[in-house]
Amino acid sequence: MARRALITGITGQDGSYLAEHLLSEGYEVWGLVRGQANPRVPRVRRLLQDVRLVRGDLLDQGSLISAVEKVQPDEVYNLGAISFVPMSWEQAELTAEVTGMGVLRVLEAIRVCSGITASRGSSAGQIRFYQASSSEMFGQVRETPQTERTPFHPRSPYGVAKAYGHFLTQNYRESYGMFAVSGILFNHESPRRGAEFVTRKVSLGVARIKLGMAAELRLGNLEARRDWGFAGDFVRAMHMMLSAAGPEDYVIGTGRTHSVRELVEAAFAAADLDWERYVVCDASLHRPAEVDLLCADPKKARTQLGWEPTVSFEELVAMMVEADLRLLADGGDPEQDSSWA
Ligand code: NDP
Ligand code: GDR
Repeated sequence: MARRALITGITGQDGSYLAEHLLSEGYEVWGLVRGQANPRVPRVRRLLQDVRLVRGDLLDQGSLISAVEKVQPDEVYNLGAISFVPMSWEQAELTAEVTGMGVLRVLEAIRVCSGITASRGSSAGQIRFYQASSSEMFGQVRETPQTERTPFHPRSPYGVAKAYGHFLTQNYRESYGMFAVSGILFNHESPRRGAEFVTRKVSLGVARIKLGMAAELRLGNLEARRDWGFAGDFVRAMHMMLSAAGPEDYVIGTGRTHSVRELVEAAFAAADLDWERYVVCDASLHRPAEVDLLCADPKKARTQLGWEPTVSFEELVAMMVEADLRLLADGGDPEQDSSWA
């Protein structure tokens, strides 16, 4: 029998890559979708014909219990979240509910459906759970590079909500013996990245300028540094964590850090453009509290899981710019995200 996986956040960037990866590994893949006419469902259907969909919402405990009961998964990947950091200041309570409390609701659905009522010593035979934790939990970093043992100091309501989900996952592992793990993933990008995130905003901006569709690109803080990798590499790590002998948390990143300014330079250069002629710094895009520097130490994942990233920063930037040049030249609409087709 094929192993069965349930993915929340199937309509997002990571959901699509993870579903493709698990399908290629012979899994039966189910995706949780919310809303009665979710506009992103058609693109999931187009890209991932073999994925089955089940209705549910991270805000609705009963719907998650029903989904787990219906699917009877071997593995649950909780990727659903409000994931855009600036939105978490505008809708802090909603972010806490979806990104934070949503983790509790998924864990409870698994616990209830598995009939776990008291502390158990063994996690054998149980549904395995993956939580999408984030390097945003490190926030104002205490050390560089960041490891599984680096203390958290989140700088946004999003980071705080992720820290709650992270500790709760650890707690359910310790309280109930559940196979529940967190991947502390650093930024990972792709041509399927949402247009609101800086890498895609830049690759789309470069493509628009190159094709004469825009004259400038407005950005916020150019000095922030991130450890950017390719989403396709990072979803492999999620699967490796749930395939490991025991439940453990891992930092996943490339170990290299670049500033937004370096990202901009590389992206404009990939289209033979001089970024200084087009980029406008807009103070209104600065955040109330910034995460200045993130850089992963992925040694544990490398030595224990055998995980390695395969796409460099330069290759990633070139891949995204080329994809957006093709998308826009073909008349595609990034809001409809034809780059998924
Ligand atoms: P996206 O923003 O692309 O996707 C988020 C997903 O969450 C969407 O499928 C969205 O569905 C779903 N979602 C939102 N609200 C709800 C809800 N109430 N109930 C159910 N589903 C909901 O994120 P990514 O794919 O980039 O990231 C996946 C996960 O990994 C997220 O949890 C993110 O916080 C985390 N993460 C991401 C990193 C990155 O660099 N990409 C790094 C570290 C962590 P809908 O279409 O219905 O809105
Ligand atoms: P981040 O990603 O906040 O790290 O969260 P984002 O791409 O939004 O920002 C990265 C850095 O770029 C700076 N920046 C801008 N950002 C955006 N979005 N738009 C701009 O115009 C702009 N100008 C400068 C930001 O200030 C920031 O420093 C992502 C999300 O995927 C989270 O869900 C995930 O947990 C973390 O990565 C790891």
